Amino acid sequence: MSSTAGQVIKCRAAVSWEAGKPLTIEEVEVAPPQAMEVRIKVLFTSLCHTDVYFWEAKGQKPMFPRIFGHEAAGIVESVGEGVTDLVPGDHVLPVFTGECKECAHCLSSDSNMCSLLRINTDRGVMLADGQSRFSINGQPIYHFLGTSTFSEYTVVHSGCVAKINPLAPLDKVCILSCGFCTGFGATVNVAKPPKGSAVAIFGLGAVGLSAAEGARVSGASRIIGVDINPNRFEEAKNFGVNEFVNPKDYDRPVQEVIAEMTNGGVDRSVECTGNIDAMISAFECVHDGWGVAVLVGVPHKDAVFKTHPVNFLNERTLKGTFYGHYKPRTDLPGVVEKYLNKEIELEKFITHEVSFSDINKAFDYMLQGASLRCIIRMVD
Ligand code: CXF
Ligand code: ZN
Repeated sequence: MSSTAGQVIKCRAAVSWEAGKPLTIEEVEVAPPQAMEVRIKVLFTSLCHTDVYFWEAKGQKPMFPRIFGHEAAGIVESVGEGVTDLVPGDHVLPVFTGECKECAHCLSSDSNMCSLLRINTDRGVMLADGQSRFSINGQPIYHFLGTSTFSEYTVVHSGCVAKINPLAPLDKVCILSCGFCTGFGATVNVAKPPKGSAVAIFGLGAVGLSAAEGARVSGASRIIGVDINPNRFEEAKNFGVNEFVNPKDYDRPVQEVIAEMTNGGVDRSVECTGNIDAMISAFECVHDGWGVAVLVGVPHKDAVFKTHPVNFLNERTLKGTFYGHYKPRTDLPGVVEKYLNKEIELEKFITHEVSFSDINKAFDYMLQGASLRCIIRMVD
C-alpha cells in the first residue's frame, strides 16, 4: 500500500474560476477515493475541444470553480472499497464515459451507453455521495466529466478507468481517452468501410483526422476531406486524406459535388463537425443502395435533422455513435495494443507539448486552431 493511501493529498491543480478566464495553478486537497473509486496520479493530459467548450460556458449553466480535463493517462495511487480489478501501480486511462459491466447496455455487445456511468456533463460531483473530492481551504471545487485530469491527482469511478499495458508510452496513449477513439472508432467500428472504398470525412480537426486514420487502416482508397477551412487540407494529407472539397467553393450543395466526384456517392461518410448542415450533407452524399453515414459531432441543442425520406427508401443508412462505439474498459486495452504493434499512428496528432504550469498555452493553441492535440506534462 502506498504511504498516501487513505490520506488527503495536497497537489497542484489548474483551477478554472470563471468562464473563459485563464486557469490558475493552485494547491488543492484531494480526498481519498470512496467506494468503487480510484485515485490516479495523472502523468499526461491533453486538451480536447469539449474542455474548451465548457470552460467558455456559452449557453450552458456555468459551474465554477471547476477542474477541467478528460483526456489523460496516469497511474493508480490508491483504490477505494470494493475495487477488485485495479491496484496501485496500474497504468490507466480515465475515460469520460464508463462501463459498469452490469447494466443492460454493458451486458449487450451492441452498446457502450452504460446506464450508470455514461457521460454526464453537468454533474460536477462524484456519483457515490454527491460530493466533490477536490477542495481549497474547505471550498469544494467541481469535477468535470467525472475525470478532472488537470490535476496532479484526481479521483475517478473505477468503472471509468481502463487498465492498459504498462509498456505503453503514456504521453502518446493519453489521446485515446477521448478524441482519437471517438473518430477512429466511428470509422472502424461503425462505418466499417470495405477495402478499396471511398470515404468522405466532414471536418478535419483531431476527431475527423482520427476518422481518416480509421479509413486509412481499413484500406479505403479514396479519403475525401470536407472542410470550410482550406488551411486544414495540407495537414490532412499526413492522415491519408487524398482529395479535398471546400463547400464554400461551390454554389450547390456539397453532397451533389461529392456524388459527381464518386459516380453516385461515397460508400461511407463520417461527420465530425457538429454542424447540422454538414450532418445532412454527410448523409445525402452516400451512395444509394449501400452507403452508410455516421454522425459523430455534437449538434446545437435546437438543431433538427431534415432530409427527404426517399433517401432512406433508396437504401442509404444513417447512424450515430458515441466514443467510437468503444466500451472503455473492455476495448481500450486492445486499442493500446494496436498502437504498440504500429497498426495505428498517434504521434502525428500530437502537435504541441507544454508543462503543467503553461496549461493556458494549450488553450491558446486550440483557440487559434494551431493544434490538433497539445500534451500537458504533469511531471517535469
Ligand atoms: C464529448 C462527446 C459528446 C458530449 C460531450 C463530450 N466527448 C468528449 O469530448
Ligand atoms: Zn474530449
